Amino acid sequence: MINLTIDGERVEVEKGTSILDAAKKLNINIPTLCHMYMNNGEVRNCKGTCRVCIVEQEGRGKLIPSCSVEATDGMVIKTHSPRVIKTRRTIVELLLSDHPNDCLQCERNGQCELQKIAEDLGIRKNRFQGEISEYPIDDSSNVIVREMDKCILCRRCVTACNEVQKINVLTPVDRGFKSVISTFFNKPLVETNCTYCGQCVAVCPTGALREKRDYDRIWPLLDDKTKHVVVQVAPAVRVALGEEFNIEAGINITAKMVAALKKLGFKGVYDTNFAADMTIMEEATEFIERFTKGENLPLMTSCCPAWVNFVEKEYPENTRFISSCKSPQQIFGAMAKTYLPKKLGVDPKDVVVVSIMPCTAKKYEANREEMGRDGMKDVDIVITTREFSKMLKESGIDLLNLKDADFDNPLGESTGAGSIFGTTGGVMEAALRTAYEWVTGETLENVDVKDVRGLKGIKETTVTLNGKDINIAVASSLGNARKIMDEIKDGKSKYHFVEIMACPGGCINGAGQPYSKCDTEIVKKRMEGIYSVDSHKTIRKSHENPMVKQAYQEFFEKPNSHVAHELLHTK
Ligand code: HC1
Ligand code: SF4
Repeated sequence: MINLTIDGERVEVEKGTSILDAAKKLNINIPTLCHMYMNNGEVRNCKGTCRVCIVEQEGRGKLIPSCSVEATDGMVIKTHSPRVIKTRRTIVELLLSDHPNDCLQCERNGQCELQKIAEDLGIRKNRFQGEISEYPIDDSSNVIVREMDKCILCRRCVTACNEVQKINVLTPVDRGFKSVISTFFNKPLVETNCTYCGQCVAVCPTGALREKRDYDRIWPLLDDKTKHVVVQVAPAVRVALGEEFNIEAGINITAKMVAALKKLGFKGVYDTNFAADMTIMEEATEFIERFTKGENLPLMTSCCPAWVNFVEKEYPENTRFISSCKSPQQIFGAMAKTYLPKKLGVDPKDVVVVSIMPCTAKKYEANREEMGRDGMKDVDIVITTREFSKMLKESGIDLLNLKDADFDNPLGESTGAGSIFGTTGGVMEAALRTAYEWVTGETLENVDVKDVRGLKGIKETTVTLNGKDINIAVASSLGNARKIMDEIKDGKSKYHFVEIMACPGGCINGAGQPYSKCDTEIVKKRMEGIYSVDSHKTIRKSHENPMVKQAYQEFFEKPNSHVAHELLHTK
């Protein structure tokens, strides 16, 4: 162990610990703009580029970056000596000298890490003025916007894309003042292998990377009497939205959120969790069919659009393994434009479907060609959890003091199985609860499948159904997905059923959630929140959802029927 002194307090840390992490043990927060951990602490962005975390080492008379220098025995560190503060201010002033001055109009206003550090350091004017970098904005993808004028070269996005997701879309090019984070040959994002997972957006400290803003399009529609505007909310949103309103991560605020959506003027407030139950009906049927015939195994889940995009771009020969089921977002949309109008007696052409998703790639998914019919899209507008919180703030609705409200029906009733879709392992656990009962004809008493829970990147288990072993894998992050796809490519895969989510930890850590820098503690709390939604439900198996049963009786006949195939599957 190593013993050192920081700001007069002694601390003991393991060998290899950085000064920055040693200080954290003493609850001393050294500011930084580039340092971060991702992927459950496995990946670290420690390039020492921003220099904001400098500290003074007594006796050596020099300033050192606390993120990249290891603590050593007997070290005496000062984190806020006059020299440190003066130099830190100069560093931030230099960063600001090549940064647009449009904070008030910036999408990150109030949530920008650079702005916060400048404020914390009391910077009121800048002594440095000179040339300013100017780059064209890349909004080619309609999902993610890149505005490199606002980039501070921290390289967090590069780490997210190349080390966690292993997609290698982003890279630093050129040197000195001309240095910039670029794509391959500086191509627009839409022409790269980008999956729109948005993990680069999730870790960007400034407004340089952000999701396309779509919520402005909702306001006039809510005011249009000829439109029947409905909204669905994804499983992971409800345990993270509170963070935007100073509530602890993981607290489930469904009832307040639904009340707020009704106040905003949506004619129907529905639950993606209901559609997740529908997905299980279709996907469990598909699995049992494929497993019985021994065809196209492993079956791989299809809910995550960044993952589907990844396979299509990088393993096009293996797309047959992906389930043909649409994701819950799209199943909801298809039902809201067919089944729902029939029940409500409205014209499907007047129905507008809005989705609130923890994800950036869902914006891309809704715009895929096959997601709709008769010139109508299944889902018209997708906004992130963050965009939703902005709508609420704009409206002045006092979210936390609203009277609780329930989702509307018939698309609002859900089971515990539908709710756990929001975390890694959830889709698999939900599918197994249903497949078990359908295959064995027995009641599953203990519905918890603990082996597929938790933040480990790849989880494996074997489930025996009617004497047959089913080998299961659950992976989150595209880096881990690649490992599984490479095994399949090499003919070495032993799996029959695989769940993949592109974001580490699943949708709870989606790129549209409140900014958290993928902090493991926050992700864990959101995960606990999701499992608590499940354990508090009286019905915890998708096939027992009464509204799902009704939808099949009234409209879809049975899972994988002709009409189900037309509306709930892709080809
Ligand atoms: Fe997800 Fe899904 S779980 S993909 O993470 O299958 O986005 O929350 O809505 O569609 O249900 C996201 C979350 C979400 C879908 C569901
Ligand atoms: Fe890479 Fe994902 Fe960002 Fe695309 S969205 S650049 S794949 S991290």
